Amino acid sequence: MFNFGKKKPAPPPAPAKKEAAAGPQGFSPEDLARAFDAHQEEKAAREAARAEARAAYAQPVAKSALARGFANLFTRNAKLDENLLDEIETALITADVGVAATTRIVDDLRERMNAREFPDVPALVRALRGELMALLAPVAKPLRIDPEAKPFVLLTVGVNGVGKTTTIGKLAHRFQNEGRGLMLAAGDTFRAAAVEQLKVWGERNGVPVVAQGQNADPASVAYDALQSAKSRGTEILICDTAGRLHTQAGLMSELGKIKRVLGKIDPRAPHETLMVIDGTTGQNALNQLRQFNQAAKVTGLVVTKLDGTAKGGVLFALAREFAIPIRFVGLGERLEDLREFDPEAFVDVLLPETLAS
Ligand SMILES: Nc1nc2c(ncn2[C@@H]2O[C@H](COP(=O)(O)OP(=O)(O)OP(=O)(O)O)[C@@H](O)[C@H]2O)c(=O)[nH]1
Ligand SMILES: [Mg+2]
Repeated sequence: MFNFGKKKPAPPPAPAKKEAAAGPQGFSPEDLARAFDAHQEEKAAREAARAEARAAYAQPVAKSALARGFANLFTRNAKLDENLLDEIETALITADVGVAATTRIVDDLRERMNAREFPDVPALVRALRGELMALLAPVAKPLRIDPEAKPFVLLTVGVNGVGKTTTIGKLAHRFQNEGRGLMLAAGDTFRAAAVEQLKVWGERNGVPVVAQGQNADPASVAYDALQSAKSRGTEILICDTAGRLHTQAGLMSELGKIKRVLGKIDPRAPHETLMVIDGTTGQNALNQLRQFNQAAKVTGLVVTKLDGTAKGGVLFALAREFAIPIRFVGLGERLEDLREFDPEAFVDVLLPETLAS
């Protein structure tokens, strides 16, 4: 033991006693009890978070075509046969899951059914839930703000009216709640109203907005904003861009220019290129993402308007085809309706485990 001075009291005898009581790995019963309590607390916190997420997803997702299709299928007395597989296939295809993802799911279920793996329909439902989860698992990667990046630059892109600017407002609200310093760049210089929309929002919420007015070069706005955010030591910069059709080659290459210009100040910027996709779009979302990814290397997705007439299946099609992380989903118009994407909560609402039992 370290004994620095004679005046210090002698070390208490307790540790020796504790060691004597320790188990073979050196853990005392008290250590084990504490570890058990911590584990229980963690588990309870995880379960509470899951229940909270499920509640947020419940109302919007339950009315999607996919959830209703599954409910129709499994609440009547379905039989475990080829006909049931056909009906599952139809439910998936008509809800925008897409041919590739649907084929994978149904072929897998057929193989397992033929191998007599399912004693009853609830067993098949459990397997189907597993298939749905497996498709989404690779894209369940929440956005992490790299603390080394000062600022962490988020560039939002997407076609017209999908919800880019409102998503920026919701993200800003989320980051502010986390106590992070923010700045916005009004990179949609196409419409005068767009610059105003962001400026008004910024003023109301005490977030600085860098703008240059209508028809300014969006790359120049982004450059100015990044310089300003850097000199102020701002933590996060979010750049808005004008909506553009994925088929407009000139406008698509403008996105590449914005990225290159940002990269001149910080070679890693933008740290996240977030494409916003309207969840009601259907299979055309795949074409959109293909083109935007080619022009601007998309690193994350936000799927909005899942509370509207979205069929719910497009997330599976996107996940299967691109494996690009789905960071957030839009479940309504309120600020708190932008939720981190939670595949478990999503699948729990689409196809509850208890549906067929
Ligand atoms: N119901 C619902 N509406 C949403 C959601 N996200 C966005 N919206 C609405 O979609 C509309 C368009 O939103 P904007 O944010 O202006 O879309 P944008 O992509 O910036 O549009 P442009 O700049 O014109 O390309 C607004 O009326 C939003 O309130 C959502 O998750 N749910
Ligand atoms: Mg906008």
